[in-house]
Amino acid sequence: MVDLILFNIGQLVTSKELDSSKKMDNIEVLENAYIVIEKDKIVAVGTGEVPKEYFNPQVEMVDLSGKLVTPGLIDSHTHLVHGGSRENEFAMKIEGVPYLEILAKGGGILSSLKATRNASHKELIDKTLRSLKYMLELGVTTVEAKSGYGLDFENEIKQMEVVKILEHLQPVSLVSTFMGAHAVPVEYKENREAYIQLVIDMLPEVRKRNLAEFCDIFCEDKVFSVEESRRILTAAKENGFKLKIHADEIVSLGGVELAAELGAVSAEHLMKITDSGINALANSSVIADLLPATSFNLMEHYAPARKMIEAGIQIALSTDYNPGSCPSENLQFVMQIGAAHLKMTPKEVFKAVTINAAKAIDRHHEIGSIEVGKKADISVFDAPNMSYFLYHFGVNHTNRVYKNGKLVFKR
Ligand code: IZC
Ligand code: ZN
Repeated sequence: MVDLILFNIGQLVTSKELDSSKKMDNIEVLENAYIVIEKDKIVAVGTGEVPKEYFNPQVEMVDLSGKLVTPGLIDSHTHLVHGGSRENEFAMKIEGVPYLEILAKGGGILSSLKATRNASHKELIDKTLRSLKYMLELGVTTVEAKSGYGLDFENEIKQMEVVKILEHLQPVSLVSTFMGAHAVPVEYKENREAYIQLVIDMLPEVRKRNLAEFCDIFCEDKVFSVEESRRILTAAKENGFKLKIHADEIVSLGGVELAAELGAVSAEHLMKITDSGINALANSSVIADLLPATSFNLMEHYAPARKMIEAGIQIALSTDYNPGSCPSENLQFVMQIGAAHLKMTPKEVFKAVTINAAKAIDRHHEIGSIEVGKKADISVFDAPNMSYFLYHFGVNHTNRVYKNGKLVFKR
C-alpha cells in the first residue's frame, strides 16, 4: 500500500537520463506531474491525473500547486567537519594576497588544522550540526565530507568519527572521504617523506574501521606533486578506497590526467584544466566536479565548463564548503553561479547537482533521480520552474524536503 502521493507538481525534474550519451542536458523534465511513494521508495512517477489504483484510505495526498520538484540535492564535495573560521584571511585576500601564499605562511589549511585539533568531538558535532541544518533547509539531502584538518592519526580519525556520529543525529546522508593528504603539517615540514608514509600507514586502519569509502588528495603546487599523489592514491586503491583528486585548482600540474589514469571516480575543481586534461577526462568515466563558489570567493576565474561540456565531459557542481576558500553551505547559490558564470543551461545545472553528483559519490543506483525503485529523497521549491530558481538568486527557494519518504523540513 502506498503512503504518500505528491501531485499537481508544476515542473518535475526527474533527472532520469533519457539516453546513454554523456550529454549534460539529457534529463527528463515533466510538467503537471505526480510521484507515488511507498515507505522510503518511489513506486510510480507520471503526468496528469493520479491513477485511482494508488488511492487508499491511509495515503497522504499532498497538493504541490504548481511548484518545482527535484531529487534531493547532493553536495558532492565538502570539507564539512572543521574547527574555527578564517575571516582574517578573507581580508588579506581582498588586499590581493594569494591563497597559496597564506598557506605557505602557516595560515590557510594549517590554521584550520590547529582549530580542529583543539576541538572536542562534541564541539565539532555541534558546529557541524548547524551546517547540516542549513544544508537541509536548502534542499540538500546527501553530503560528501572530507577529513584533512587533523593531519595526524588521532585527529584524522576524530574528524571521520564525527561524520559517522552525525549520520545518526540528523536526516542528511553523509559520504565520508579520507583526505590525510590535504597538506603537510608543520611538524613534518622538513620531512615530507615521513608524512606521506604516515598517510599511507593510516589507510588500512581507516578502511578496517569503515571510517571512509573514498580517498582524496590536494594535488597542487607546493602541496602534493603528481608523483606523490600517484603513490598515495595507488596505495589507497590497493586498500579498497574509491578515489577522488583535487586537481588544477590553482596551478595545473597534471592531476587531471592522473585521475583518468587511476580510474578515479571524480576530479575536482579544474579551474586551470588544460586541453590535455580535457582530452583525458573526455575519454574516461571520471566525473568533473566543479566548485564555482570557490572561484567566486577566491576572486579567481571560473572552470571552462562550456568547453568541457562540448568535449563530452560529465559535470557535477558542489559547494566545496570549507572555512577558507568557500565558507558557504549554499548549494543553491552554487547553482546560480553555475548558470551565470559557467554559462550552464538550467537542465545542465540541475543534472550537475542530482544524478551527476550522485555519480561523483558512487550513489547513483540509489539516489540522484526520481525514478521507480530509488529512495524517496525529494526537494520541493517555491518556484514555478528551473529557470526561475536560477534567475531569482540569493534567496532560499526551499518549500519542503522529504528524506527516505519522510517530511524532514517544511517552511
Ligand atoms: O581549508 O582551504 N582547497 N582545500 C583545497 C581547501 C581549498 C580547503 C581549505
Ligand atoms: Zn576541496
